[in-house]
Amino acid sequence: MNLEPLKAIIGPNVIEEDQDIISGATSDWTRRYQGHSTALALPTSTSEVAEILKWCSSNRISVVPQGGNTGMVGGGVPMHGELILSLKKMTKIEFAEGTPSQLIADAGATLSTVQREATKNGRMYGVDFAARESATIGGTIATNAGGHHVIRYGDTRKQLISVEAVTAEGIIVGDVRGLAKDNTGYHLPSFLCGSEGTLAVITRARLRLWPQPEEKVVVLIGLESVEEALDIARLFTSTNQDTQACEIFFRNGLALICKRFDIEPLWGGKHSTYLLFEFAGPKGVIERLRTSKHGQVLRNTESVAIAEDGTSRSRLWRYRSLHTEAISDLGIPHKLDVTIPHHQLPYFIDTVGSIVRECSSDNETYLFGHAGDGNIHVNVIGPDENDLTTDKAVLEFVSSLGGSISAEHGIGRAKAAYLHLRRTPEEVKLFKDLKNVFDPIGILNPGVIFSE
Ligand code: 2HG
Ligand code: ZN
Repeated sequence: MNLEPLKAIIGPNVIEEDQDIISGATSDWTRRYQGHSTALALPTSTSEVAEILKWCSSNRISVVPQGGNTGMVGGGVPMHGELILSLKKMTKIEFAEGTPSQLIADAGATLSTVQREATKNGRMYGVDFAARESATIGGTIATNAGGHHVIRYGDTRKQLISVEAVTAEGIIVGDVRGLAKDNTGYHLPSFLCGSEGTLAVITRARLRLWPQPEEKVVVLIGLESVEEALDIARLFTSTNQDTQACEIFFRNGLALICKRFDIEPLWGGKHSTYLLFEFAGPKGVIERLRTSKHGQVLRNTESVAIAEDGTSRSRLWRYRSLHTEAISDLGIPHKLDVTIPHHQLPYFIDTVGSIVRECSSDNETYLFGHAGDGNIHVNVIGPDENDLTTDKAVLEFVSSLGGSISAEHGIGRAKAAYLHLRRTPEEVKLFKDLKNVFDPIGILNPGVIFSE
């Protein structure tokens, strides 16, 4: 890849060719996909992104757009030496005049800086998950990231008012103007949100903010059966207006975390199933909880931990949030992020481990996730990175139950071969036609969403 002509257009400082720096961008969080590249572009403005893509299109150079590199499906990995286009240097955040309920963020701003800016202005951003310090807004839009608060605020798509992006040919489209109602034709943010860098490169977005809750309470419950846990989850998510997170995990994941991080196990680790709730709202969250039928459920449950102050809340959250790190310490996990219809969840949770073991008796399954959404993170340790037997078996099982093979992490490379389990041939053709319109030469993220 001779980038000298591109450097002559945008200046030499935008292109990084130092392998020590590039090597940090050639694999994603899971380490399952190891790519390579000779160059990393670090533009500082939308017009630079446009110049780069215009040149890449004219010269048929494939491009992998990248944000914080916290992806889990290989969606930002340059497997064939593509040019890496990192948005990391575009980090500006501003409040639109007269609209404190909206902010405009550059694609490279991290989720945590957006959350902090919102908080400083008495608002909150509705998306949150453990990788908040590194994940970028552009990446969360490209994957339609979910996280802990989807039950109340919806996924990233629901936070998007408008986006600015650059198509593969270097054409700047969209804007960050915001109007309460704007039905002028097709909705560009909807096309681009979840498009995983295959249609255009997102450069800026205007995001919706929510009123900041006055109080937060975290409750952790230890239980003996999945059915019981899901009944409680359903009751709280459907009838308690303060519920903003409803998470689930199990004995083996908890034991792993306690060992790895030297944390005291909860209730001696005796329960099989754990539910973590976060309640947030106007003052009086704990009183509302205690005096309602939900309080009755808590009183009737043997093992309940309640955390009201920030430190105790984070302490309880650790048991859920540290799963990813603890599992990753065991080896390179196969990550199967799926959604299961609620009525099938107990069967799925009880059965998936044996399906995984049928593929190889050495396989170990760890389940955790967002119970309120039916979103389970199936993490499998054991199979070789390239051995897809387990992935196929689990995803086919998910599909047979009417579930989705990708809940919130995207299709990436990891699930491209299984798109047909959720989408009809007609839908896949329509998707490909759409990609052709945005990216006629096919330079943007080849091999992502659609198999090579
Ligand atoms: C979470 O919910 C993230 O913690 C990561 O989506 C899930 O590590 C995973 O599989
Ligand atoms: Zn998740």
